[in-house]
Amino acid sequence: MPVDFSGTWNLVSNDNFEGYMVALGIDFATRKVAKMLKPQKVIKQDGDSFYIHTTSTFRDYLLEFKVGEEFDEDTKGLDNRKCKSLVTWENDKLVCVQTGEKKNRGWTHWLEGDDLHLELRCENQVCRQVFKRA
Ligand code: YOG
Repeated sequence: MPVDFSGTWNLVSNDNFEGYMVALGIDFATRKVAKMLKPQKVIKQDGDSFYIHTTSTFRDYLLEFKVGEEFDEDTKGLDNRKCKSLVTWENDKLVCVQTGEKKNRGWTHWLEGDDLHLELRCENQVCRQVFKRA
């Protein structure tokens, strides 16, 4: 059975989100608000087609892609940059490389027990998030 990330997931931990936001150039006032948030992710997966909607009381962000197909990503409402993004499978991990102005930018999703993990990378910063099923 291939891995299936589908579901509604609530953030339960968020390690070094501050460092990740600083690396993205998010201003102090926005970081202050953002770090209080407990975002939810709604993931719909149909084979290699993904819909990932990250929502919060402050901003929300929708990403739709197919694994193996590069797409133009506009991080509107986040750091408002444009990048070329490509998501691939590395075994059961979903790995995204976001090529653009910021070096070493990307993220990785995987399942561990009942938890959804997300590592967010930018420059020399790594943010580790864990989500539980709602
Ligand atoms: O996830 O891209 O699941 O897109 C990253 C926030 C905070 C806004 C969230 C809103 C980066 C202000 C999306 C938080 C900080 C701070 C809820 C991560 C930027 C701005 C939307 C992401 C992938 C993988 C799918």
